[in-house]
Amino acid sequence: MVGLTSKEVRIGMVGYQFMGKMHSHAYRDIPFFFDPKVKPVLQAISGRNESAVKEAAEKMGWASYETDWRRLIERDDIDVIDIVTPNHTHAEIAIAAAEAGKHIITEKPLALTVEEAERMYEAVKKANVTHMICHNYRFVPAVQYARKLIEEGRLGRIFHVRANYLQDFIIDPSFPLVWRLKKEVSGSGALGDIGAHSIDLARFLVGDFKELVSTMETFVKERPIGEMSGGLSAKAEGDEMGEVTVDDATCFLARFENGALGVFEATRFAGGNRNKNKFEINGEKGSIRWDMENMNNLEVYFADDEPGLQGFRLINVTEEVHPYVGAYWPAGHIIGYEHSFIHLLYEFLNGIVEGTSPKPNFEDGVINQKILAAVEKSAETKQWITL
Ligand code: SOE
Repeated sequence: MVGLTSKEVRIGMVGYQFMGKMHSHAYRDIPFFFDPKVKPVLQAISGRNESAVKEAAEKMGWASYETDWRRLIERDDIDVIDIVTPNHTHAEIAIAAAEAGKHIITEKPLALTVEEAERMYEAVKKANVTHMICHNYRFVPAVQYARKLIEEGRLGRIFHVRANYLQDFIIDPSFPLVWRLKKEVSGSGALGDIGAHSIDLARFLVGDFKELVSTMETFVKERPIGEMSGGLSAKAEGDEMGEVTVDDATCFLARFENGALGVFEATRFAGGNRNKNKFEINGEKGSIRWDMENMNNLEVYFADDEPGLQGFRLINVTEEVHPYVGAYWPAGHIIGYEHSFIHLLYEFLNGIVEGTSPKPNFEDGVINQKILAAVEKSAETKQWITL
């Protein structure tokens, strides 16, 4: 429903697993901490398994449920479609939702291919609805603060960005062939699942990519068939094996339009790293380091600090002056992963009222998808690819 007149916006969410819980929790907490221009109403969720979707709706506080997402889109008591399903479903759902005039928020990556992503972007532009993609790490206060420092010129000209997104949940070869390991469902592996976040952060903090060269590897090529909907702790169901059709690890070098150089690594085979999403940026006047596993901290170095006191200093990004932080607790009282989703969805709700699509939106999703495609093409051709 384009052109909102009510003080409430009614959400219809497709899916209800890990990210479904995360989004449900965020919608519930937004009005508690912030003052959004419109209040989210948890109107309905959809999922194919009736008993499971009913239980999820009751547990997470949704007013109703559907067993077919198409029904959710048909309902005229729903203003927003929130897509938290595996990647191969994003395009069909988002395009149908846009055609029905719903505002749309979708999990990342936007789609399986650039072609799908472009069709999604065309559909939301044509329908003139608000759209966003869930690159939540942009909304961690320390990351927002890093961007502020860079925008203010505190690092000066940027020379380097090095970003690693390291996980280890599939090192065990008996970990099953879940949907994240099948190209036709996920698009790519570590690259699109976690590398896409690093790409988004680099675009947010450093700027546009110019060219890149990459290499990719699949260390375990066959795995036992398991629960397809299985998450990060899925179990195999028997002895039958299936082929892993995505990358386990991807590394690439990049040049940015502003002349900076980037080194990127996305892997699910970095033992001991559960969810280590980190970056370091070096500029002529200073450097910044951030690591999701200590997400309230930012390390900063300024070249003009007095001799003897030079070096990285640790900032606790929990002060009222820091982005979003004033809505929570007194200084020193930290926040967590889920808060990044609260901030992102808060911006999305305000965008609906303002008639804007806050960044990152589907346009950013298309750009990200083009970078993912270029990384794959470069690994295949062993050539630099210009974006
Ligand atoms: C699994 O790798 C996952 O949940 C990703 O899908 C998310 O995007 C990432 O933020 C955390 O890890």
